Amino acid sequence: MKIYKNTGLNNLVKDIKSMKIQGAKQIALESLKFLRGFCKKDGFSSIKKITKELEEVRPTAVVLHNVLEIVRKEKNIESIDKLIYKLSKTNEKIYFYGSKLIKKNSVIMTHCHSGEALSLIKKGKNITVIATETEPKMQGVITAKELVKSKIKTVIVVDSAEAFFMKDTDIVVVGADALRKEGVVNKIGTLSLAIISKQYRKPFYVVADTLKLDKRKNIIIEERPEKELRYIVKGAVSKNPAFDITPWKYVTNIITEKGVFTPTKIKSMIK
Ligand code: RUB
Repeated sequence: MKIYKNTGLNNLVKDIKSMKIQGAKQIALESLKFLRGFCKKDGFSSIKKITKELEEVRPTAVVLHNVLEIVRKEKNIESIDKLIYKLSKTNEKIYFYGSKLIKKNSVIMTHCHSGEALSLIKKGKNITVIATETEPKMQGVITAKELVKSKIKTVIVVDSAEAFFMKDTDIVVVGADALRKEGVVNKIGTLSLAIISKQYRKPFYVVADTLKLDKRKNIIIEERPEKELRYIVKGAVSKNPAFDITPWKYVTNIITEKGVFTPTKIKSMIK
């Protein structure tokens, strides 16, 4: 990466890798903003190399891949601008379609930190949100802080208390890194939350804009470093996958910027 010294790419990569910049949409937005500056100065001759570099940092989420495919194809600043604009407008549209699902006085459980899920949840009236800590990187803490700042009643719980608190929950709302034929890819632990919701017959909503539709043949589930685990046990193998895939049968509906869709409809959009 030496040739990109002083371009800001190294810092961007570092911040995405360390999760200082996290959440599928934010990663895509920050990457587009970087590319806008870079390509304005240096043109598009190294676009393939530089975007490959960016995609490899966190390979699971598809929105970055989808926007980079467009940038690689169109190779102009206007299309980068259009993508930045599109991504920054989706939350308003998600709210337009999804707001009726967030009932007054309801208790909502969420997992990790999803900008798109939060943009909807935060507009709820007199709601209480149960946020899971989300081990190992505790992005649920970012969620809880954001909710408290917005003066929303917030409860933070350890991940393993999900089932315990499910009886008090009205709906579960999470974000997504990718919407695939097999199901919803999101932060590790989403799958268990979905299974618990189903067991307790609580609606499980996924909030995701349509740039998260994933047509890639295969998906790489990012494996994070073992040092993120709270304990490393000598002699035991440490595993730290960042994401899991929730099969569609656990999902009630998907709230997008184009409307609220059933899993069947979303699957048909992936083909
Ligand atoms: C974040 C995560 C989020 C999705 C959607 O994982 O799984 O739910 O990325 O986020 P990580 P958004 O912290 O590992 O990036 O709605 O902001 O796109």
